Amino acid sequence: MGRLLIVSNRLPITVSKRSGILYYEHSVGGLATGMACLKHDNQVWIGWSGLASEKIHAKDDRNIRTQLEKQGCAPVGLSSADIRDYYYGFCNKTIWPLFHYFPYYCIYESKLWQRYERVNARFCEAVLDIAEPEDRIWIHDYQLMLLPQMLREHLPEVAIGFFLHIPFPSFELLRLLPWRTEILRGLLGADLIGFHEYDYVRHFLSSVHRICGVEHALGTLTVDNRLVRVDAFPMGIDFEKYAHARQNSTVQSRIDSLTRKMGSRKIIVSIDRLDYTKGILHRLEAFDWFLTCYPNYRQKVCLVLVAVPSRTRVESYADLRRQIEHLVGRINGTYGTIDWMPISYMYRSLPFEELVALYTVADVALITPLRDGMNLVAKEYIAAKVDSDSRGVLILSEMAGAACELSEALVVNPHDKERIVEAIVQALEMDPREQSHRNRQMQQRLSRYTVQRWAHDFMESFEQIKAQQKKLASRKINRSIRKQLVESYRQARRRLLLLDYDGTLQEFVSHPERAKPDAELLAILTRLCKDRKNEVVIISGRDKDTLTEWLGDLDLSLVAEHGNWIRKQGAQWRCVESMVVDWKTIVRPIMELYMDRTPGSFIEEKDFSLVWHCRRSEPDLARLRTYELRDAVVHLTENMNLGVFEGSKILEVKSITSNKGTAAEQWIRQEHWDLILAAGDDYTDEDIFAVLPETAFSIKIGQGGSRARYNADTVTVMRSILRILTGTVSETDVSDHG
Ligand code: GDG
Repeated sequence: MGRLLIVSNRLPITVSKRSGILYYEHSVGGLATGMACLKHDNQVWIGWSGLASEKIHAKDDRNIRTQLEKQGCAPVGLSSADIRDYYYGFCNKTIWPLFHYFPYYCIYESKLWQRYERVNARFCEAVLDIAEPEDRIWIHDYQLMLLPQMLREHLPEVAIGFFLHIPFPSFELLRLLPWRTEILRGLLGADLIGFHEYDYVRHFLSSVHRICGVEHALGTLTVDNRLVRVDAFPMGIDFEKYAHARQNSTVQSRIDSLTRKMGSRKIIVSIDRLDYTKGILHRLEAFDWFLTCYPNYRQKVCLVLVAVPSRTRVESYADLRRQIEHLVGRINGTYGTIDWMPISYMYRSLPFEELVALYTVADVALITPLRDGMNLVAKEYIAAKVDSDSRGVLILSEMAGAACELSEALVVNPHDKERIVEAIVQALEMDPREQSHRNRQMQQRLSRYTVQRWAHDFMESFEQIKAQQKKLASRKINRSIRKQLVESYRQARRRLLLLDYDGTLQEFVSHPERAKPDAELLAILTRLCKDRKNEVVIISGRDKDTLTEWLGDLDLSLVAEHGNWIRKQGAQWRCVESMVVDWKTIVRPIMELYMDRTPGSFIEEKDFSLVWHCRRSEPDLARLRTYELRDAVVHLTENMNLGVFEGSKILEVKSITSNKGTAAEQWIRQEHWDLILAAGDDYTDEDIFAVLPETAFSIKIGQGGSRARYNADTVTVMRSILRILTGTVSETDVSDHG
């Protein structure tokens, strides 16, 4: 088992230089706090140290590296210009506001984007310097969304996980980003992509579908023939650290001193990084309104507002700080008295002991972000109540990811000032038994789903997806399997080749009539047919006229409409059974209705079936309409002998008396074959695979479960296999990946 390489923008240790002295301090923020308590035996953390590279003298450089290495960290050098354009620029002026639904704060500048790409490439080099193929690489957050694919290009087999700590926006927001495709492609380089909650998973999958055209099956995508899993892993906290912090004497003495100072006043606490997503201004306005509406609470309540400095070089943050301080000043000026200030404001980071002491003594926590990936402060507040009879009330915004797990809190809309005021009053007056009851339920949940468990679950899913990929890889046609096939082919005196057409011999195209065989394919088939030992059968879902036009001149057999029509080599088309097709008069008008309602869709009529095509329609609409049409047709044709089949961007309604399998059987039973080779790509070909003898050589084109013995990645790979058999290329010239 290899090492765990954690990659994030910042290292968990921040280096700074003041008056010529180097300082090493723990980094603040959700990611740093959460990951800090994970101890993997063999782990390296790769990230930026916090000091611009041109500010590090050569003599300090070695010193810093050694100090950081001792703590399992490997620094990535970033210049001041990188930090300006990548971190303060693209990350915090484009991605952060967009992903938090603040599009009007976003700027879209190519210069910043290019720097984002360059810095991601720098991280890629740093990881490649260290990584071994068997390592697990876990990349964190929105600053490094291109890194998974960059690494994948250099290390195709390595295990890459990605976790996004902020929300993933809906398609409507993401589409505003000029570089949305690159971002999605970058992320899809990972094997496992994790988000805090299921809504973000949904948004991501829908964007991947609409922008990259890749559909998922139960959260698993197939990207360049690699399985990618997407799932929700709500991040927890180090529960014990907060639950029993009181046992630490410094914490206890901070609690005592705070309790003395506050006397009988109720404390409402509010702690966040100073960020516009955290809703600090809205919260202050609600508190102002509370003091106006409930004068009886004046003198009796104090709001302790901690705003931790963050991204101070971004103008909107500096602006926000001014607005907050102005509002705090106005509220204190309006209601304050000589012996009481309604708001106790701090613009700094508190030491851990002071932070938990504050959690412990606070009667209410007012946490009302406008949008927040998760929000760990809310969870920490509840955990810190274990040793104080679990008393205290959490007022939490429904826009925080944490609201899904903390439903016993007073959940509010952060824009609804009246409701926040109501919640403050409800919290201040809540029966202590009810407070304990609510908090204990949340504590139980938080103590189970801790940050350790979160990391463990992520790593376990990581192993699962790698194992699944391995299993598929073992079925994938490789050199040794090809060798076996070539050997059996050479030795066989009679061979049967059952080949599907679209998606197997020919790529899918947006207009089915454009999938005509090209020169290469015609050459392959001609050579196969020329060999008298071969019986070649093309088994397709297409209509017989198209097959005749495209392949009719070749010396082979044809099966049309999934087995309804058969044309044996040298013979005429024969209908397998005469089928009644008057159902078409009922089904066709329904299909037409759906065609009119779905731009880009059209109907294809075959002798025994009707097919609704939606490959050219907008994907989400197409999917919705397919379900609806399927429902409508199934309902109407319940008692008819009809099958309704969903294929790749099609819905086909047909009489069911035969299928590709029943057609294939006609040849399988015909004589003794020394070799049977069958190839197909979709569910209709599974009928062929199902009737094959065990010794047959069957290949499914593409990934996914199948009755076939082997998988080939693409049509190109399938064609190469056939070219090897015909002797036009040699085995060694062929790649497994197409
Ligand atoms: C991002 C996402 C997601 C805060 N003030 C002090 C301090 N903290 C610690 C808290 C907490 C962490 O920082 C803040 O975490 P949050 O989750 O609340 O917020 P972000 O920093 O915005 O984190 C967020 C998170 O990543 C994890 O995925 O939940 O949605 O935005 O742990 O304790 N720590 C100390 N002094 C402070 O003054 N010592």
